[in-house]
Amino acid sequence: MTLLKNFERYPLTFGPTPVEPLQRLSEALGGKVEIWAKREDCNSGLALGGNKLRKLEYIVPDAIAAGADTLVSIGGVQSNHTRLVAAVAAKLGMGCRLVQESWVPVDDAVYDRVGNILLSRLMGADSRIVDDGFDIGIRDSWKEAMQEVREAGGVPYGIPAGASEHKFGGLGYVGFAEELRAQEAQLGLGFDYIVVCVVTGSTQAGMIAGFKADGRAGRVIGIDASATIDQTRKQVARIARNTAALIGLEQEITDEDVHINPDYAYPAYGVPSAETSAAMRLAARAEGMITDPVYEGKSMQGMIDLIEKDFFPVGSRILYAHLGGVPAINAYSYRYRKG
Ligand code: 5PA
Repeated sequence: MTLLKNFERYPLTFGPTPVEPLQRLSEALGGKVEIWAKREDCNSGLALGGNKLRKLEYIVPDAIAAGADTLVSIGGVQSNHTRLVAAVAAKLGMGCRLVQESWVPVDDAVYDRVGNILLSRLMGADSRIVDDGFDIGIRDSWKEAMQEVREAGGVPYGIPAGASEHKFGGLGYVGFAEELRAQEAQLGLGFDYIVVCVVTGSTQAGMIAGFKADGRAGRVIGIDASATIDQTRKQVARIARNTAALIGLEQEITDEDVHINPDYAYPAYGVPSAETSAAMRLAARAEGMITDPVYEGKSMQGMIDLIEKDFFPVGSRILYAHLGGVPAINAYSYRYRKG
């Protein structure tokens, strides 16, 4: 991990995540390209795992050094990020205060009782639902939650939405790039494209900084699931540049390095289209690989559509970064009641 040698890492994951071929999915799409997956969804024993743990590994040392006793974070009601902050707090023996915003216009009867929020509550987090809508930026409600912890005599440590606007938020996915290079050497093959879902931005931004080192930054194909593309693109570019500076990368991150496709986020954040659900079913039925209707279902949909449109040259080897998020599917119980 040469790019990250100057940063302390608190281990929360099992180690390098598996890279596996998705042969039946590749065949189902005509066999023009080879699809593989890197399974970030299976990266830890902490509360079912996912991409946030890779980011939090580089944030926890700062929280410990700050003398914090309570982690404070924010997301939607079905946020995967807040679930994993709750898990990390439990593991560290800290308290956890979560602001759960009403990001999604979904009215499934069990939406606020199952999946991620159920797990966060089970892990003892003080999880409070507020009415504010979707926004990937820094929120007043989060600052107020920090203040409340202080007033109660605690020492809060704030982790913004998706851990993205944190100074160390991009480091974890620089590590993903370094890890993949080592796995490629071991497997004796290389990936031409990496497909990744993007919302708050630090996953793709970290990858951009990490893959810049081998000339593949522009081969990271972000599939937007935020449906606020201008804000997301700016946030990814900013975090990629900040992260590149932090790790002392010599090359400059250019606009061509930030590739984000906005075409699959419709009809709204957290609402799957018919095509999203079709993509989820295809991955589930061809590979037994489960994706969720908020994030990975949309990046799966994007990858499938781009393959069908011949965006990727014939023979390309594509790596689908599976970032986790499966628990949220329980909050869509009515929609998927027939599979
Ligand atoms: C999330 C994010 P970024 O936010 O780093 O762009 O990652 C997008 C993403 N896949 C992709 C899954 C499963 C995710 O959970 N989730 C957020 C959350 O609150 O859970 C930050 C939005």
